[in-house]
Amino acid sequence: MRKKIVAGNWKMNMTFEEGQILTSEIVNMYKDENVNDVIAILNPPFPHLFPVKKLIGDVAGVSIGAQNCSDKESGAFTGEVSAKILASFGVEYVIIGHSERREYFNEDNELLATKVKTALANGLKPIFCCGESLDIRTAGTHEPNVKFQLTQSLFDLSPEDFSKVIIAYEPIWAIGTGKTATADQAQEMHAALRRHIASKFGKEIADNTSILYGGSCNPKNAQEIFSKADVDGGLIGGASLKSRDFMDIIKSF
Ligand code: 3PY
Repeated sequence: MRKKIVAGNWKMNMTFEEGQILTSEIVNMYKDENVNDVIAILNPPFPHLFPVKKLIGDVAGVSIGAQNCSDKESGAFTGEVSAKILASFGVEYVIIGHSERREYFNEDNELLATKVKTALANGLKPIFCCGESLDIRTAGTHEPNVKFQLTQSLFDLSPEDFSKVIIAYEPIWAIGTGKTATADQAQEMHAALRRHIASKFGKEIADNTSILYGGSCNPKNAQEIFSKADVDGGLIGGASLKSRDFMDIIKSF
């Protein structure tokens, strides 16, 4: 049985105090509203990770992830944060390959493959993002394009390592634009990715891989998107910054 997951990507938002309030509200609602069959992952900016982890305490089902990690193990790389450092603070997940990192920081499939390997070698579970631009969607080549991203960055992994990866399909044209893929468009891509994973790692691993949808997912559209057979949850941007919205998305299964 694959896991249902809702991960909040705070991006570069939230002061220390705002992050503390948001986390406390989410943790309290999560405890009170009986949703522990859905894993909630909070992915705040780096400085929040430790205080957010402390606030989560031992509440089962709520976890923390980083938004990025270095491809390097350690050393003289000013401003970078390694997977090893993150793991030593009790971080469990790391988002790798968000389209904003691909676009603004020139992260390509090859670099992302190294980041995924480094994360796994240090015990972090990657939330690997993939997705197509509007041009590619309009040209109708979105399926091979997104499959290629997986092939290039993940298909060198051993089956054991691949089993620890979560996939997040985020069409770039739906990020921060208010446009969402329809539930059918999400299902079509998720099913194609699952078949692609099965062709490399076998049906059992593919069936156990959680594939999240991301891109302007909100409390209004989550229920329809999450009702699709191959959608196992969401990677949530703006709506993860409001505790009630984030919880309503978690309760949308
Ligand atoms: C969005 O929903 O806009 C995201 O980018 C989530 O990662």
